[in-house]
Amino acid sequence: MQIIPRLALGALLAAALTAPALAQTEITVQHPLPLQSHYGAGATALKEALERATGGRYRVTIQRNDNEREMIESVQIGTLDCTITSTGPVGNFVPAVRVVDVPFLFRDYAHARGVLDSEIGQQLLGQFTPRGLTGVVWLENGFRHLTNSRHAVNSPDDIRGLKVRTMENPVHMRAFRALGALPTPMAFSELVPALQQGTVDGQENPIPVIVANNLNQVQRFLTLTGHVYSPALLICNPAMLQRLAAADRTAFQAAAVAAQRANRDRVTADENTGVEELRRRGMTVTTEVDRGRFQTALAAAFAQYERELDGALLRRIRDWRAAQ
Ligand code: EAX
Repeated sequence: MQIIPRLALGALLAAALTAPALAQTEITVQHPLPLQSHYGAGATALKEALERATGGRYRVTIQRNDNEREMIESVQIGTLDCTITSTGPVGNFVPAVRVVDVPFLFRDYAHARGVLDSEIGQQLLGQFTPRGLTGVVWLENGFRHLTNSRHAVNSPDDIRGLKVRTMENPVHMRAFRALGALPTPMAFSELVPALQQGTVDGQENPIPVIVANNLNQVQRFLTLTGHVYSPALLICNPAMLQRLAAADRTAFQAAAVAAQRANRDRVTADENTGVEELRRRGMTVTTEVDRGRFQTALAAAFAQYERELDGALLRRIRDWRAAQ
């Protein structure tokens, strides 16, 4: 082993002490769910991939904020870099996105993921730019199911008269109104208190959200309606992305793809174990649901969606098939 002369050692030390600290750029990502969730898995994968790819020149800070509309507003005005959010309130900012919120539009996860990864999904992401937002990548919340504290729901008739919390989403509200429920839109932050106080009887969310937020503690009945696929997104502030050097923007996009993979894998895992877990936690679960009856009960709402939303795009999505 070679001995470093004392002088040289001194010089090295001085250089190390005076060298400018590695300039680190901080990027803050907010999302509404616990870290141990499918959004947390996506955010963590984004953080790890970007920090690794840039040798620590970037630091991603992950924070929880359970008001999706507020986060999107903050990204739009530039006080927040990025958010992971469901499409719940997104249609209020980017109306074209509302087509993907139509109930029973997607047959299953493969159909939904395929459409969002296709040029249809890319075209919809392009609609964010004119609204002062950047739709970076499609993520996933999952197929939504109904829970309530009043009675088991086995058919559309059982929903009549239930006060159901919905996201701030007119497409979803129209569907619940058509089923005879009383939809009450509110931010996720208000959901649990509203269920505890009986302001609403029920709510609807994917299994990963129900499990991660212990909604079994405030809801007794779960019905696997699967009435709508709930996409999510990573949305960022355009100016923040513009400030990145081209190579770093490429690294950020690659990290976003890693986030998508981790998020979807977590949804798949939660879907495989979540229903049993909720039963184990004491929920009464209705698995046999005649979805055809729900679709029939929503016929009038579908006709309105065809008229008010992009009917041609709705049909294209419905008919989409993976290339053989
Ligand atoms: O995106 O508000 C909701 O019910 C959403 O599913 C939740 O915030 C996760």
